Amino acid sequence: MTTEETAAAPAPAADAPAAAAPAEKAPRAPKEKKEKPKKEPKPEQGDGKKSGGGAGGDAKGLGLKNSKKDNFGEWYSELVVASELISYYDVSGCYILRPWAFAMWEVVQGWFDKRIKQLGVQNSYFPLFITEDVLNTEKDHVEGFAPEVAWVTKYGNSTMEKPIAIRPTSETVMYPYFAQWIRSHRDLPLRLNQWTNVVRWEFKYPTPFIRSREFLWQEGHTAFASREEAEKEVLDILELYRGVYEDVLAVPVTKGKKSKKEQFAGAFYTTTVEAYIPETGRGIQGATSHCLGQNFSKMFGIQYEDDDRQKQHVWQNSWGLTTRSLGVMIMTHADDKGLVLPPRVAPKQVVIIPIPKASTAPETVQAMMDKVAELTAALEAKDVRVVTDTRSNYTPGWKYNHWELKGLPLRMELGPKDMDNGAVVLARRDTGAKETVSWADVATRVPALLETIQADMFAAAKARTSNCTEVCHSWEQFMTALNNKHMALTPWADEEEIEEEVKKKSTTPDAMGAKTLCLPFEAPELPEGTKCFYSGKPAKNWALWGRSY
Ligand code: 87F
Repeated sequence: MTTEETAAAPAPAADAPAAAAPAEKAPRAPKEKKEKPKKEPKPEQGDGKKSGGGAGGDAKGLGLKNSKKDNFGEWYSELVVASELISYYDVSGCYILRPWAFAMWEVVQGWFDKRIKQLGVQNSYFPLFITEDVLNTEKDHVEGFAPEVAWVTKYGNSTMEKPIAIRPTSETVMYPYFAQWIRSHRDLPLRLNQWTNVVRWEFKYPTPFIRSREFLWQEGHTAFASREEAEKEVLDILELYRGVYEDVLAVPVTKGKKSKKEQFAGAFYTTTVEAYIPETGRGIQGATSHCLGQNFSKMFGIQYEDDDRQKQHVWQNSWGLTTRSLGVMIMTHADDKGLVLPPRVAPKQVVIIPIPKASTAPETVQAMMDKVAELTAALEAKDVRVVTDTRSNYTPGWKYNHWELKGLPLRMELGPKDMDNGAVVLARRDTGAKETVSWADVATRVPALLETIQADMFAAAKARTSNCTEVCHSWEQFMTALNNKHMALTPWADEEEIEEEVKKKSTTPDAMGAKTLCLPFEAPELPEGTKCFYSGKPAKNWALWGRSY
């Protein structure tokens, strides 16, 4: 079994059937790696219910059985279910995004959508279905992807005269209309985005958020009169993708250009943000921003008349960010107690838990509840997302575990002693650190602490990633880095054959081969005469290599 299969999920069923070839002339589909049907562990088996009104209660049964360090794949599968992000579904590779997950996607959407609109991008919606003829307009580029295209071949009991594809991406859907809508330079730039689902019938092992057969994304498709405008946008969008990962999800990424071998075949060039999961030692593509050059405008006849009434092909870009981003965030920050959510993406940022004792006088309990309501209002006035857990049938210990599993950045405790002192206790999810804050300071301290947590989580993740990136000048150093689950930053002659050889030679019985993740935009100096780590030829640039998702 390869690491690919073991890294993030349990073993596939041995009897995984070969899927039927989706289209007539499509290349033979590879064997399907099917998930084992999952029994969802009831996340909260220790019922935590108080018996006989005692303050004891049972906080057991909430913890995860698997550990991040020892069995990452099982830990991840268990975590996404137990924290109520995901439910498994009876179509392999498809998952239900429960409200806790969808609320985070809405935060990512809100952040990105606002900023692309500021750049002048407009939202729109194009249909889900693609005729075979239109899909084939782009044949050369679709060819490699053909086995992943899903087709509708029936309606009711009748067979469709011509099967209709379900969008795996929308170039072929949108560009015929770009050709109609764009006539003169006054119609440019045309900058459209859509938030949709897409379907790609993946045969690699599925993993919630990371690789699924249906996923949510945004796809931007834009057209410009000049190369300069198009190239500027490619980088503006890439910077927003960095922002989604680093500033919202607290996940460090490396910006760079894809090698010719790894770029989108239809692109002039592809830029990317690459993240890294230390536990599996694998890089993961975060999002891509492509400069398509005039490749598609020539295929689809997208032309404008310039000032001299000459027809010119437009310059185009396309760019996409998917729900995979949430998976990367979860893998980066979560621990053996559950999710650890960066405050900016957390659907709820603070849970307030009053802790009355059995002996607490009813008036004090009432005063406690009033104080909870008052603190909630004060925090909400500062745009802090608050949840209160005043349920009387669960013990405080059970509640602590529950909200830790859900990853809330801060817990606020209010017990009888705190009532006497006019204070609350704040406990951080990321570090476990506790502090006492007076009621008067809560509305200023909490927002500040949330920002500190956000910054600390990013800094910690960044340090982990940096510690796992090794500069390598030789094959031995390169293989040592990979086998330590690290990424390798190497001087490189930038030749495709080298990538192919490296991939082959770095494949071991239990680990997949390495590939270039990107050619980083920020890299050390490359002094004249530096040699390629593999071929010994003059190095043309730095490349970041790794095993990857
Ligand atoms: C799967 C099936 C058919 C990726 C596919 O990256 C076609 C494709 O064209 C396909 N998987 N791609 C490349 C997508 C390129 C591009 N599209 C817009 C993006 C970002 C958003």
